[in-house]
Amino acid sequence: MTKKAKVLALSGGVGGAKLALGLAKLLPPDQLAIVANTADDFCHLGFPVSPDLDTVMYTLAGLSNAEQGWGLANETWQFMDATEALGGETWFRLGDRDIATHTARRQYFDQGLTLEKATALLCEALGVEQQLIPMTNDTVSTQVRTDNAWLDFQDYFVRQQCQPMISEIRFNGMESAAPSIAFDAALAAEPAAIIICPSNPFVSVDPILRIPSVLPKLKQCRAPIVAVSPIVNGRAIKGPTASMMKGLEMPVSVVGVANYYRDIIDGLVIDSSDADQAKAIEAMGIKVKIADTIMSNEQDKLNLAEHCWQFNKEF
Ligand code: FO1
Repeated sequence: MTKKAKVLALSGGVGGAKLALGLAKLLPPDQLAIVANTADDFCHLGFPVSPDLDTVMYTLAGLSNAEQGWGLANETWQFMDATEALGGETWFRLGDRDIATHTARRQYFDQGLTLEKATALLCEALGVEQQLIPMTNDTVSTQVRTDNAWLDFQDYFVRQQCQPMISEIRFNGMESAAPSIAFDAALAAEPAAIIICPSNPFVSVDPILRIPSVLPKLKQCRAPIVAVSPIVNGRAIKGPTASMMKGLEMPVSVVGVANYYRDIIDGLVIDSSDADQAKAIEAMGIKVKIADTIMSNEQDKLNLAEHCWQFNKEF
């Protein structure tokens, strides 16, 4: 019996994890593979941190601090308090339980395992049955340009709370990065659907799409490429997407998102509040699905996942 094709979701950040959870509620675990951005990863206080992988992993394990959008529920901060007492850095909050994840990951690396193998072992330990795949095992690091300085991503995103306007983004190491083995295999296995989650197109989705060979392989898939707009009614639900679009001189709207993705996607899911912009998007040759894309609770996440699945069948 041929293995049923998997839905392939490309995810980064908080919005991505929400739809990933909706898809996990909709689909049997063996029919969902989530590829997460790893260009936000960095080594901090000696710990290898993979924010977008961990946000999806904790979310699917039912352990995440949903209000915060990252990290674990019921977290304690003894390590941070002790670090502060020693005059160490506490701008990037590492919870005591979260540190166990980073320590396990570092031990796997020390044993010579790849990021994708380490991720599979962490998911197994936490009971996550869906396949969570890092986009690459190589080091790709996002930097953003503000005024005349290049900032590392977490410095911009967390330490400076996305305040500076940015004019340029670069992904160091991208030219020599390869898709992870499982990512390549998922692309070769003819996915049943390809869904770009409502993540930041510039710093969460782009790194995944820019890995050499990924875009051509995505376009070779029979499944349509469908994205969910991270912009609703001219605003980003969370994070710096809107301010980045301003900095990059793009219209902060679903049309702006459609235009950015126009050479990649076949369809765009937009919120009902943006229904009046559907025609302009369809004029670009992109099919539009109108749905409630703001995910405030578990039911919203499942509903949006269902809309994406149905939309995929309309091509
Ligand atoms: N985001 C914050 O705004 N403040 C933090 O202190 C913070 C700590 C943190 C620790 C582990 C982790 O996996 C994520 C963490 N994040 C924090 C979120 C992270 O910066 C973002 O989720 C991604 O990098 C962007 O999607």
